[in-house]
Amino acid sequence: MNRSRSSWDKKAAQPPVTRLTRSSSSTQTRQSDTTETQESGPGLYGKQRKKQTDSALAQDLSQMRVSGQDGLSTSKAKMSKGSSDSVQAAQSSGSRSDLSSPSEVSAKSSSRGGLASVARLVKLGRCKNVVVVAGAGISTASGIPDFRTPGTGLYANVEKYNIPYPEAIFNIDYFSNDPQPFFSLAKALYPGSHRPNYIHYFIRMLHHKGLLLRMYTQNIDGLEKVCGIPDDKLVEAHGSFATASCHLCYTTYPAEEAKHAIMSDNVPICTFCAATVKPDVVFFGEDLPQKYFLHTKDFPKADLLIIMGTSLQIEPFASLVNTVRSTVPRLLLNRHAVGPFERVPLRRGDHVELGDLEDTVRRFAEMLGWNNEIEELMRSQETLSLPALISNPPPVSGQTPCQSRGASEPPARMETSRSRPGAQRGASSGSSEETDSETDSKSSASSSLSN
Ligand code: CNA
Repeated sequence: MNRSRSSWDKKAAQPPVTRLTRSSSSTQTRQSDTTETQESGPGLYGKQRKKQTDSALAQDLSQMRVSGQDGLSTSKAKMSKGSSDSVQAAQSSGSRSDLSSPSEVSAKSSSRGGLASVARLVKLGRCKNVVVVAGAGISTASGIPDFRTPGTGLYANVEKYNIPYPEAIFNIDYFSNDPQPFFSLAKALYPGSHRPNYIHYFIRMLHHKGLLLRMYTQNIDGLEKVCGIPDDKLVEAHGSFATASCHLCYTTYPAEEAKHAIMSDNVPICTFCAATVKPDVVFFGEDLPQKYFLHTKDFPKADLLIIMGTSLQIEPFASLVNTVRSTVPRLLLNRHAVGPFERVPLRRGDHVELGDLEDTVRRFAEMLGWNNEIEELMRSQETLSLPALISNPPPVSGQTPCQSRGASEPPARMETSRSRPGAQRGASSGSSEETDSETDSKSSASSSLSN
């Protein structure tokens, strides 16, 4: 059955509807609360201070930047306000890429030692529960534009979508009124035409080494799965194209049929309420998938947080980075300092490596002695997966939109700090129904290598 209808008759045929409002975020807690309550444990650096067991660690400690304001600035209001202020200041200066900002200078000056310090910690076996937080910047090397890079980012090229402001393309109310701008973009973003790059395989190698606790990605390109990061190690916080459902009543819809309709310039229509179907990519104002709530278990457990290729502008995702224990090292790999890494001085244990992400990750891998293995992994995976991908699309999480939007947990809704400057910054807390797979055994990694 052809469930779609031509884009040209869509507006006339769609019945007037009452919009469903997804549940509010009244139960949300500020991430800074979580951080504060989790500071009591000794943490990685706490242990180091006590033991001082080797000169490498002593050197690490000498490179750590200790902010005298750390304790003072942990008041909930200040942490939240300070962070959004710096974001807004950067925005009002016209570009987030202003390299002359003080934080940028500070971050640059501390960057080289930072990467080496973290590599040393990993080699010493101090980081066994690594959480990776990623954004569109990890996929630009695969040829997929990010949102905000001036010139090449999608937001700089939205004229062709005929929308009043860039974020409209991912605004659910705008989509409800006119899905065409998003569908035009979706045609370019649909997984299939892009390949994972070195950065994706570096993260896959973290898993292979048994070090990856979880990867939280905002990306919707599916490249994490294509490179072989297993489903239980991955949280696609902003959804994906792997499933589709009605944007109003959430009735599921076959993803392949939705794709076919969109690629053919038709509009997939819900068989239940006749509203427009969309891929389960999370729009502003929509709830994040249930799996996102794994963060409440993962972040307190993390012993290293790596943040890659994101401007940390979209909430509640952006605030996740504040929920590791304050003693846990955080490493930002990005072209520009973002979020809490704009702060001067950096929080103790924070490290920033600025520059092209692929170059940085290659250097990181070389410091770790992983480069050859990653190259080999890339070769083997690409050889294995290309023919398989053609006949067999990458596996999907198995989460249906109904499951992912279950009513049992408080939802988190996606917002930009930019579009909602006064909005509460912070992720919802809640428990997860997902199995918490803690270990990344080498055997499971090896078997996934041969998939
Ligand atoms: P963003 O706001 O565009 O930020 C990307 C960040 O990565 C910026 O700080 C860039 O400076 C940085 N960056 C980009 N390329 C490189 C590079 N080669 N080396 C170093 N740094 C680089 O995107 P975010 O991920 O922060 O925003 C989240 C949005 C983007 C999510 O909702 C996604 O769905 C959405 N998005 C995803 C994709 C994708 O799936 N590949 C593409 C475009 C947008």
